[in-house]
Amino acid sequence: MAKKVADLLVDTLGAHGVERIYGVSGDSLNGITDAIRRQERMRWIHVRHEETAAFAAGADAHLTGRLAVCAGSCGPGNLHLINGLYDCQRSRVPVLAIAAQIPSNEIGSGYFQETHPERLFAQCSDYCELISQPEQMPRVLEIAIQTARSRRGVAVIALPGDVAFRDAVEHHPRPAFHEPTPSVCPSDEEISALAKVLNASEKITILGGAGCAGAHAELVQLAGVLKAPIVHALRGKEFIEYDNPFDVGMTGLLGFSSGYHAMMNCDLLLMIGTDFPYQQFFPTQATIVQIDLRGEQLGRRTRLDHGFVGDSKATLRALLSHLVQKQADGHLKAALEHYRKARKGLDDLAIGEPGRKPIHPQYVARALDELAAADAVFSCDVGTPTIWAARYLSMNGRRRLLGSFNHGSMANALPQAIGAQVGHPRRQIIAMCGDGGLAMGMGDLLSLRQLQLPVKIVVFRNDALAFVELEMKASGIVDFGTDLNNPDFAKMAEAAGLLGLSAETPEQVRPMIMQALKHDGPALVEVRVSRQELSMPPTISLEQMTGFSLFMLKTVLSGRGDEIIDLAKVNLFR
Ligand SMILES: Cc1cc2nc3c(=O)[nH]c(=O)nc-3n(C[C@H](O)[C@H](O)[C@H](O)COP(=O)(O)OP(=O)(O)OC[C@H]3O[C@@H](n4cnc5c(N)ncnc54)[C@H](O)[C@@H]3O)c2cc1C
Ligand SMILES: Cc1ncc(C[n+]2csc(CCOP(=O)(O)OP(=O)(O)O)c2C)c(N)n1
Repeated sequence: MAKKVADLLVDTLGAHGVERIYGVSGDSLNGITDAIRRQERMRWIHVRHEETAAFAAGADAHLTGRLAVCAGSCGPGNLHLINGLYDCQRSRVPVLAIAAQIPSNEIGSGYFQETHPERLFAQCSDYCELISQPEQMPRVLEIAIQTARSRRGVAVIALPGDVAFRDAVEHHPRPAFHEPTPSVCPSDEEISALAKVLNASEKITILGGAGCAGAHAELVQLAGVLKAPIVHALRGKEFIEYDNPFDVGMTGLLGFSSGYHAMMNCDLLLMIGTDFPYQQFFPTQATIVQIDLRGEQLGRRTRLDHGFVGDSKATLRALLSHLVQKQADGHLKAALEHYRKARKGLDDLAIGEPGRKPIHPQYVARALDELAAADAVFSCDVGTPTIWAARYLSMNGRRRLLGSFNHGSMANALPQAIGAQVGHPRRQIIAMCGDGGLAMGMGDLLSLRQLQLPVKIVVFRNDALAFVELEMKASGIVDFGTDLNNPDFAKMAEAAGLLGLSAETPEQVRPMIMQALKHDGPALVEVRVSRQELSMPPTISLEQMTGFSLFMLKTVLSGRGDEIIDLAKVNLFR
């Protein structure tokens, strides 16, 4: 049989190391799914919703660092990919989406299911092109692959179903080179200038993010030389927090007061590989220096005094020999002591007394942290599970943490767990789901049995869109539209072929999590947690509000209601 465009597509992906495509089949994808059926190397990972396919591909790419692929059929099929693709693009993971298109001779006629993927996906991709004739293959596909890899983002090819079935003109993939791994470093002059600024500054705080992946040793060494506390942004947690004597926690809405203060009280803030988005949490008086691989990121979130383009590892390596060891450690010690107290305050909230309801979600997260494997992969839903993951999961350099941290989409944890488990069949994968988040993407509970994925799901059941309730309270709005009239999730899980458990008292939490983790197959533990866990101070006096932005008062969600007032006081009276 002559080679078809679809065969060449599958061969080309295979030549680039792709082993699987996540998706939902459909008429316009028939050429591709049939090509997959006829060969051995590529797997079709059949999920129940295309958004799941995109999130799963994103998680797969995040964990492996390699290109992952998802596909949707024409019109509504690929439209369903879009939210997951936004997430991939904003998390900067290399993902290729195949958007099947209606028959090529019908494009422009308003045909059944017609959309224009080149326009729809333009905003959430770095490359998005229609393949309208066989001669474009495999070149356009290879450009898409190269773009997704080198820009670390999404590339989309739109392929009409009939074109996929046409005879291929070229017959082989063309790539014959290894993926380049350049080392990007500021110039010698820039390194000297950076060293000069750092050598001349006291009270330095480092804010590190996901761009510090792979540079742990250099980062810790740098902090030791500068006597600088290290604050991390959430996406940097998995790469920075562990084995780090300079760690003082996270800042921001869900952060620790110690992270907040370390940034606000420094003379120089050194940002490395971070795009921490909240302007209000940056110091206004300090000198600010930023190192980022992408020049366009410099000065994006805060005004900047010095900006450098470089890979964090290469840059720190070049920089370290130019630095003078600092002796004064007052700033570091104060930040570490603050962190110790903040950590203890949060740890004290993670308690579960036998027989005492309701169950605190912090206790559940802490139990998960203690019981999970040393190389577990966690995913957490947007909503309060993100708070519990950020505050109570400890990373160790082997564990990984997935979330929809930049895009902020609900219902991410289950699909990301699916991608993580497909890519790592023997690893323990744990999804921390909200009851709203799980219900939003519930169809793909069925994929766990169908794909035989032993994912463990922990549902933080609070019968509410609790995070939104918190936001409403913080803004002085009465809660509305946030009630969830939930089913028995454990029974639903059982019906879907999972082990289903339901914890109603604190003493059931640990044994049930253990049972689920040991279970040889997918399992769901629903835990009835308290609905209102983070309190805002009931009243805030005028005096406390003076000079302290209303935004801050409303948004620093502290573990205890009184701490927000502490923050206000410290900022007012220091
Ligand atoms: C409900 C909710 C609440 C949240 N609250 C908080 C909060 O309180 N605090 C918080 O921190 N986050 C919070 N987040 C997450 C937040 O929105 C951002 O996702 C996060 O702060 C970004 O982390 P990051 O800077 O590490 O990662 P990114 O935003 O991904 O930035 C990474 C940066 O590193 C650069 N980079 C990549 N590779 C390299 C390299 N090799 N060398 C140098 N640079 C590189 C990139 O160009 C990019 O600029 C919350 C999210 C949700 C959903
Ligand atoms: C797709 C999407 N819809 C709505 C929102 C707004 N939102 C953010 S968190 C949240 C509530 C999440 O509820 P749940 O999953 O039950 O977690 P909880 O906060 O209750 O623990 C909502 C509705 C969003 N971020 N994404």
